[in-house]
Amino acid sequence: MKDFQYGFVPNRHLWYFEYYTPGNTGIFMKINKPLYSAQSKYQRIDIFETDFFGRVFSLDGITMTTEKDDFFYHEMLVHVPMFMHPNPKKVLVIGGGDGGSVREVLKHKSVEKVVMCEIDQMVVEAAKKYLPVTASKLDDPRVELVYEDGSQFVRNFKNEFDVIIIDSTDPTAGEGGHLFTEDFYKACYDALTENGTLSAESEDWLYDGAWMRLAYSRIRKTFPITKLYLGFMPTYPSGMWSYTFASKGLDPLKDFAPEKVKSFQEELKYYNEEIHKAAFALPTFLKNELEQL
Ligand code: AAT
Repeated sequence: MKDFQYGFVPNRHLWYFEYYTPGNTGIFMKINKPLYSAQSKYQRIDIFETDFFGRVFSLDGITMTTEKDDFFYHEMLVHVPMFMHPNPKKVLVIGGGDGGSVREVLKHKSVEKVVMCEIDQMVVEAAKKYLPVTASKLDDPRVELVYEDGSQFVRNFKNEFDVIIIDSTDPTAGEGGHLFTEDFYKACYDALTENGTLSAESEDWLYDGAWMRLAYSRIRKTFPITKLYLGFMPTYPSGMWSYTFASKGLDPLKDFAPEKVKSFQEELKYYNEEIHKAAFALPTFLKNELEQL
């Protein structure tokens, strides 16, 4: 892959444009080479190569992963609930077809089994072929792949998973809306074990604030502990991404054990014990907004 090229002629290239929710703003990238495009039963899937972001994976024109910053998102989504659980053995990832969340979950040695329930088998197959960095652990023997609507699948379990990670698309895209309902969050609560922890990607404040507030307030109706946290995510709308942590009792600050993170053997590039604590500090406008919900 060549470095970012200056001096290219803009109109002699393919371009990718993602339109953010209001429809009049967004992000664009020069496509070096399209690698895969298909229409599945659920959504349009594109994977292409860029100079700046490496390989990019998009669903219905919305960026899901780029090789450059996939670790920002996947580390924040996964390690917060994983480090909060005293001994996570069985984990459920809902969505996450590119494999980034599974890769992060498997960095925890206590994990015996990860079930990934992704609705679209074509996403997983394309990721295995064209996104080797992100999908690197999808063939691990501890991984079980299920191709179903996660909002239905989770209803088959009671007291089964130590951690649930909701790595879903935006509620307005494809089948993502099922993963933002109150019923679904209740089913997740029931499927979790006694010390269960959960995280959900909960969109951004700037463009998709309505969905962020909805996800947070619905999760809060179900779980005794619910806290929103933030992370940078350069290629998602606004770059300021929100996640929601929930648990049956463990508090992400009071019960946090930083030494567990300090002595972690696997490589982490974004998440660390300081980021864990800092991520729960919210700007005043956001704190006020959540208090009023
Ligand atoms: N880790 C990559 C980031 C994603 S991908 C979300 C995945 O959720 C997609 O592969 C999609 O097919 C899957 N999905 C959507 N609806 C369901 C469902 N009902 N059940 C199971 N899987 C589902 C998310 C990026 C967030 C984008 C930010 N703008």
